[in-house]
Amino acid sequence: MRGNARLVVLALAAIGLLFLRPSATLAADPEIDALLRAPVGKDWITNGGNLTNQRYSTLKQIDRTNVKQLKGAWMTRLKGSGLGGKYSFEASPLVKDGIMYVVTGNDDVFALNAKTGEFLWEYWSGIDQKISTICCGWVSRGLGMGEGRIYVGQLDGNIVALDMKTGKVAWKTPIEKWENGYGITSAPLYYDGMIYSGITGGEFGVRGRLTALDAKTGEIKWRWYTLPGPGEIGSETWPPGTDHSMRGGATIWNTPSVDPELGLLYFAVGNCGPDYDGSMREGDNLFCASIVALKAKSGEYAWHFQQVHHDIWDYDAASPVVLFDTVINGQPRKGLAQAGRTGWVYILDRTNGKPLIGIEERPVPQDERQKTAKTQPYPIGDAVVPQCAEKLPGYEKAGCIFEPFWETPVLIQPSGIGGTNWSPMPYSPDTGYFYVPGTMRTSAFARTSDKYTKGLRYVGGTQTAPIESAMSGTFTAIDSKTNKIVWQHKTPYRIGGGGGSTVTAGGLVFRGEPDGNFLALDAKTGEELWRFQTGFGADAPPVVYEVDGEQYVAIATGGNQLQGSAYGDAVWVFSLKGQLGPLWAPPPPPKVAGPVGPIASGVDKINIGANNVEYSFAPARTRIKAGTTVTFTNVGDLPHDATSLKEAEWTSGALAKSESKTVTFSKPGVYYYICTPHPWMYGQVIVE
Ligand SMILES: [Cu+2]
Repeated sequence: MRGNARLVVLALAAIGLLFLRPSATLAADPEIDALLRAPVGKDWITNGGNLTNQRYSTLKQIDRTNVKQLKGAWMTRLKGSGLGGKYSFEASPLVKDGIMYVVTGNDDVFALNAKTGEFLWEYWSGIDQKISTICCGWVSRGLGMGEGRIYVGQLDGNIVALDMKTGKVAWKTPIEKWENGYGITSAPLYYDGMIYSGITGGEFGVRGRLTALDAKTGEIKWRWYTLPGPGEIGSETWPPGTDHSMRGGATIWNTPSVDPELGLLYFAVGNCGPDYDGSMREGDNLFCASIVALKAKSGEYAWHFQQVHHDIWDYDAASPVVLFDTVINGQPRKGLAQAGRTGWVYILDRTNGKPLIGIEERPVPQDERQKTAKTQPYPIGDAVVPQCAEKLPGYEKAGCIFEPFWETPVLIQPSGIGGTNWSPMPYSPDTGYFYVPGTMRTSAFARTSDKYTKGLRYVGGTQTAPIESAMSGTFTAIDSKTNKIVWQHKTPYRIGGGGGSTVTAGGLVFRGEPDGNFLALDAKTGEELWRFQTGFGADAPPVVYEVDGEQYVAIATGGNQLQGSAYGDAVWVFSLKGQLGPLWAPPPPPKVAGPVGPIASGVDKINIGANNVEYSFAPARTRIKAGTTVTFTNVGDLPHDATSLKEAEWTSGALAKSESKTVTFSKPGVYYYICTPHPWMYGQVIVE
């Protein structure tokens, strides 16, 4: 009788599964739908591997015992697309049925034979090279796939659908004009007949949003604004009777994740605008620096969790949201995790947005002028980077996370590019660990007043890494049950902004380094098992796939503009049968902030954006005699300036393309300068 009862239960369970099935068979693309919901196997069909964004592959032909034999199966250069100092190459290639699809920093898309690297088709985006509203390097983080099409979000604000077989444009939908401050850098998500895309422009006074489009036609189905209009949810966290929320940033940098059972879509929302000036936007400023859940079909609000209230530190939530299932106190729980720029991993219950392990609201230092929030959320567990800055000469004050500042620069760590920025955080269900890339960098934060002008930068201050200050990184395994560090590697370079990684059932974490090395680590212990020099900055997140029974690991190597790694246009693919050896090491990225290169003697003409290196001064360092007049000329594509680092004693003023300005240096001294819109560009004039 008991046995029979059990059979009945099993039969009912099977019927239950059958009831679930029709939703899958009714899906707009049943094959892609099944792959999106399943553990990642031979194909890699969406940016994060599947709907969870876990970047966990079940393939295990390559494992801890044989990874040492891994060699290059092929390496293909993408015809100079996205090659140069203004670009980053951060895309995860997609792979299906032996064909690889990859997008470069110029939004050009290539289809390659995934076994040989041979070109099958090319899509050249033809985007306007004058786009001036890109905050942080020309980049695309990847593609979407479904219904026989490949989807790309472009820096010019368009979403384009390409025929998977030919690369021909099927439709093109403008989401916003780049001239108004907008752009798209995230990989679109295809799910059940819809395309979901974020938008950038947090440094240009935009109104962030998630846009859902019909995958077949490109028609916009709905928009969900990350900044509330009057009377909408969250509007009470902005000053009443003002329209500051209409230009408050809160953009979306990365691909959402989906729980099909709950019907919820999750994404991370970026910093508040103007970035460093909170004086006019009293309140928590929802939904800046938050995780948001929406009903995937309708776009209706479900829940939110704000990581940083009233953000004035550029503390985006920028890394993709990861879904995972766990057991806590014997109870199965549906988890969600996101690595923030604060250096913490935020672990939530994805059914309701409540902390799963614990997050405490604690009082923080106050500055009335900045209208700072009284408390901030502190996750229980460990941060992956230090959260206090060390004192440096020339600065009055060094503070910890959430230290306020006004017009006198204050050193704070993590800085805006610190902690985990755009880099994804893989999760392995085998180890239960998150693999968290981090950046260690201190910034001097200062507020300035700024006026909003449509399409121009609107940040209300600055954060520059002091000259000679150290920059490095961490790579950390965090236990998903405790949010505590299991093991941690110090990395020689910053990796929170582009350092990509992926984990496999073979017990391996694959990750690239900005100095060109591609590594395999033991996922359990962190031990380094393999290392290969690719010859180009290896900053993109790798992917794992299988063709004709052979497992491959692929990484786009083309450098990362913000990490200062060597640029390129290559895709490297590795396998156990591979024959290709390593290349020469490219020039490594800097480990301290400041101008790099030899000191030119007597050079009084400085070009900005020369030699295809958009964000640079050439020469970056020069020695001249007192009384010399130096000419700064912008030979790049974007507007730049040269402005004294110290108290803005002198400036060239904004220089449009091919414009020149002169500055005369009458007094001996050492003068450092930066470009104000791109404060990671450094120059030095030594006057004798
Ligand atoms: Cu610049």
